[in-house]
This record gives sequence, structure tokens and C-alpha cells, in this order.
Amino acid sequence: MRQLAPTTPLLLLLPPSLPVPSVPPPTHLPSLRLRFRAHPCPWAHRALILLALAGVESSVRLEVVTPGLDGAWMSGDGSRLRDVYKRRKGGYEGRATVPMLWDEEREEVVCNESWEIVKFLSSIGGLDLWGEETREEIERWNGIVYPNVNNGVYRCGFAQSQEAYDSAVNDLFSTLDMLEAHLSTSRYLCGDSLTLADICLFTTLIRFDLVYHGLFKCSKKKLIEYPNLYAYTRDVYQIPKVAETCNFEAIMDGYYRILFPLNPGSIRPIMPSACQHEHLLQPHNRELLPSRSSREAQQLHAI
Ligand SMILES: N[C@@H](CCC(=O)N[C@@H](CS)C(=O)NCC(=O)O)C(=O)O
Repeated sequence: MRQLAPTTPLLLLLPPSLPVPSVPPPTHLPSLRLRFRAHPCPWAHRALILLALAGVESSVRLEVVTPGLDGAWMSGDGSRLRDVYKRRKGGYEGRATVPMLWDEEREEVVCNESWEIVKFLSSIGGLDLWGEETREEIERWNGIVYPNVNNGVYRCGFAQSQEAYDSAVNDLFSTLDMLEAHLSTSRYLCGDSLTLADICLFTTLIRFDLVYHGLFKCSKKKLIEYPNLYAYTRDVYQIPKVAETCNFEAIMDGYYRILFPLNPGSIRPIMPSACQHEHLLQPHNRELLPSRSSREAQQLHAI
């Protein structure tokens, strides 16, 4: 099996290959097109949720790309994403990743880093998921969640040495334990309101028992063994329009059938029942948690 492992251990972990976008002026919005493969990819899923919540579909066109025979991303019209990237002025040498925001008028990549794309979509959609007051806290959570959880599962799945795996799996589960404790008193990562930090954690959690637990050897615990994290996942899932962005069949196909080196037989296991839509719709009761202000008042009172 070792020779079947990816030769580049960081295949899916590469840092953004393009600089952070200069957010285009509103006159360019109608020509923007978000290019990504809709469902399996957790990074693209972030943008898909923002697009749904922000209701900016009329300003930002969505294009779904799927893997061609050689695994490279292809558009519905048969063009390769790699060639689209190359059309940008100055060319492009990095990996042709999704999600990618493309300015059709200027033939330019606006951005191919999901964290920047969600901030951009949140701002043009007028959503308060990146509020001034909580920005520092959102960045702080993202700084913990990104390396240990979002990327952490990939570090486990693609580790090429026991040491690399041990380190990744320890980072992952110690962070999940810490999040479980934090979410026992806080409805969302930054308090009582949903923020971008939650969307970015959610797209990994919703895939956890479906694919990462087995395929990526994140096997110490399942998400359902974390009562607060599982309820938190259901809470986000039940936000109107979010469930529609989760396609479990496509996620399982994407990971088990396409990541050939990790699953040479391409056998797709049966879906865990706790990951099914009906289970995710069960009450989460997280609205009953005391609000942050009442908790803070209680703490002050206790001093
Ligand atoms: N840091 C990037 C990572 C995006 C990424 O790795 N996307 C994967 C799909 S899940 C991809 O397009 N990989 C193609 C490649 O590396 O050639 C982001 O968050 O947008």
C-alpha cells in the first residue's frame, strides 16, 4: 500500500497559491463566477454555504467543476480548470484548486483561498458573520481550527510516517476535546451568534463520521461521541438553506471513489445512520444555553 500513497504528502494542504484578493469594486460583481466542485470538497463547501446564506446568486454565478478522467477539474463545457487559471494575466504555475472566484470580464482569478472567499461573500451579501467586534475572536478560532481540525484531518489521512500521523491525530483530538468543552457553555464558537469561524468548522465536522473517521484514520472517536460537537453540528445544519448544501452521497463518492490511493478498491461503505438527514434534524436544544452576557454577569457576581 505504501507505494500507492500520494507522492506529495501535502497534496491537499498547499497554502493558497495566489495572493489575497483585491476585492473587486461592485461594478465587477455581475461578472464574477465561483468555480468549484460543489459537494465533496470541504473548502468549496464553505463558499457554497455563504453563497446560499448571502443570497448573492444573481451577482456571483456558480459553476460546478467535476474531476475528469485524469483527476483534473473540468467544467461542464469540457474546459479544464487548469486552463482557466492559465488565462489569467501573468500566467499561473500553482495548483488549480477549488473554490476559485473568477472575474469573467477581466479574465482574472480574484481569489482561490476559501477563507478569503467567504469573507468576501459575507461582505457583499451584507451578512453579519464577520462582524467588526468579533473579528479578532473569529481569526483566533480560525487560527486554532484550521491547522488542527480542517487541515488536521488531511494531515492524518495523508501522513506518510507514523510520527507525522501520531502528531496530526493528537493535535486533532486534543483540539476536538477542547472544542467540546468550549461548546458545552457557548452556543457558537464566538458566543451567541453564528460567525464565519462556525461555517469553517462545520464543513469538516459534517464529513467527520462519513469519511474522515474511517478513510483518514481519524479513528480515536466519532463525532457522535462528542455530545456538544454533535449537537452544534446539528444546530448549524438546521439553519435554513444549510442542509441543502450538504450532499452526503456526493461526499462519500468524492472521497471513497476518487481518492484512489487511500481506497484502492473504491468500495464505498454504507452511510452511518447518525449522518443521515433525519438524524441531523433531531432537536439540538442549543438555544437553551445561557447567553454569553448572562454567563459573564454570573461570573462577575461570583467574584
Ligand atoms: N487552501 C485552499 C485549499 C483548496 C483545496 O485544496 N481544494 C482541493 C479540493 S478539496 C483542490 O482543488 N485540489 C486540487 C489540487 O490540489 O490539484 C482553500 O481553502 O481554498
